[in-house]
Amino acid sequence: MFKKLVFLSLFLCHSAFAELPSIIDPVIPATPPGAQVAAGYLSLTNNSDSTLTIDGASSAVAKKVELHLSKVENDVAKMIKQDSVMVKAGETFEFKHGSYHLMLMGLENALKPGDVVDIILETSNGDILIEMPVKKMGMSKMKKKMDHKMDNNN
Ligand SMILES: [Cu+2]
Repeated sequence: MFKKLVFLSLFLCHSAFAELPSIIDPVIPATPPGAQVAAGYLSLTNNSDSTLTIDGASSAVAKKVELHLSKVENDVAKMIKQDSVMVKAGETFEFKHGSYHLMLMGLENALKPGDVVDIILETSNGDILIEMPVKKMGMSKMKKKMDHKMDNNN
């Protein structure tokens, strides 16, 4: 198994002198073949002294990328599309499982571990390109163990 260094690159298109937000731990869980959607998770720290809004996102691998919020209402899990999210000055905003996330919809192909997906975040401070590594993330540790066992039996 080979390991690849993943470089995170940030490009700010409009304003070269503004404080760049920090992108922490971007990841897309790998999708099974035939899947039409994938989720994307990351943390973003707003290093500037004004509020940053994320107004949308896009990627070449999906027909569209939406900002979603997962919520449980009356025991029913829902995902609600957000027009934008706000990150106050100095604060860190988390896109994470069960909460806010990026939703890639209309995938061209399955996203496999080792792939790197370019996502463009449209923000009030310009477009930010994020390279998001695709990683295998089991539904639970038990599932991971089972997969592992099956590998060993081969
Ligand atoms: Cu979603």
